[in-house]
Amino acid sequence: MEFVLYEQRGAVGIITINREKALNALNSAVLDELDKTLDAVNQEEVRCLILTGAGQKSFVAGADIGEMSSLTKKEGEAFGKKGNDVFRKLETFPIPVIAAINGFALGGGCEISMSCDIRICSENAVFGQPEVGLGITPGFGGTQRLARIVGVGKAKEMIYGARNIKADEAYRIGLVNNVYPIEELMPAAEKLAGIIAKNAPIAVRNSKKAINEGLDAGMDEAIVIEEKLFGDCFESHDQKEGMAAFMEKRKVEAFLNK
Ligand code: DAK
Repeated sequence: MEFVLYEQRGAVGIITINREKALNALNSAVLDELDKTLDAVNQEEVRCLILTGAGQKSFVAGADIGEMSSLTKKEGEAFGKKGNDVFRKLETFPIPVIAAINGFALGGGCEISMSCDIRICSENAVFGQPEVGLGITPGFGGTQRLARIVGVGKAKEMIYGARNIKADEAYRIGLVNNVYPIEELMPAAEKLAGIIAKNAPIAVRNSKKAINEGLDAGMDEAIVIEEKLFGDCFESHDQKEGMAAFMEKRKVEAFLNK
């Protein structure tokens, strides 16, 4: 692939958007390659993914403005759908995804990070939805996901004002879970991914599904979603081993994803 690198390190898969000259901006080719990369992840072996950008300046500086500038309404809609489909695939991916945000996360860059389960960033990270300054609305889910993560008031202030925020503010408003010096970002992401990867995969997967699907439902329905995913863990090898290890006061031998 030209614009997306993929590396598997044990149970952790690392996806790197690799278009450093354009600050990793998302054009159609990047979106297509991301889609293919996700389809090719070995879900038997990989238990957590990390998404990052190449270089030390930018995670993703948005959708590709050059490519978008001449789109017709119909083409704009098709481009929006391509992005939305990939972002949704990431959001509903059975395995958790950590965004390791190494610099600019603007427009589509902020949006793709919000399709991930957990965001951590480097001290030089900058977040924002600058679209209204370009004459468009956020188009890859930004109006929806930002409001859900940081609250309606903050999201509206950022989007209407096209106001960028730095890492410390992103941390303060809960957009990222932690901030690291740039050289510590990937080790921290890998450490966190390793912790997640050690836990029972079916339980982690079902927790992700329960949180995501429950958030889109009313509480009565959400509790039923949780009940079913909770029940689904039982009779699995990993549920039996996890509970047996507790009762026998020993460490879990291995979670086998079955
Ligand atoms: N697209 C294309 N190229 C970009 C880019 C982008 N978003 N961001 C940066 N680049 C390119 C620059 O053009 C430059 O290329 P060369 O001139 O060297 O060929 C190279 O990356 C380095 O950028 P700069 O020279 O500008 O670097 P600086 O350090 O001076 O500035 C910056 C860094 C991140 C502040 C600046 O590059 C910048 O403001 N970039 C644009 C950021 C931005 O506005 N991003 C949001 C894009 S809008 C939708 C679908 C999607 C979307 C909306 C609707 N539908 C169809 C429904 C999403 C929209 C967006 O994401």
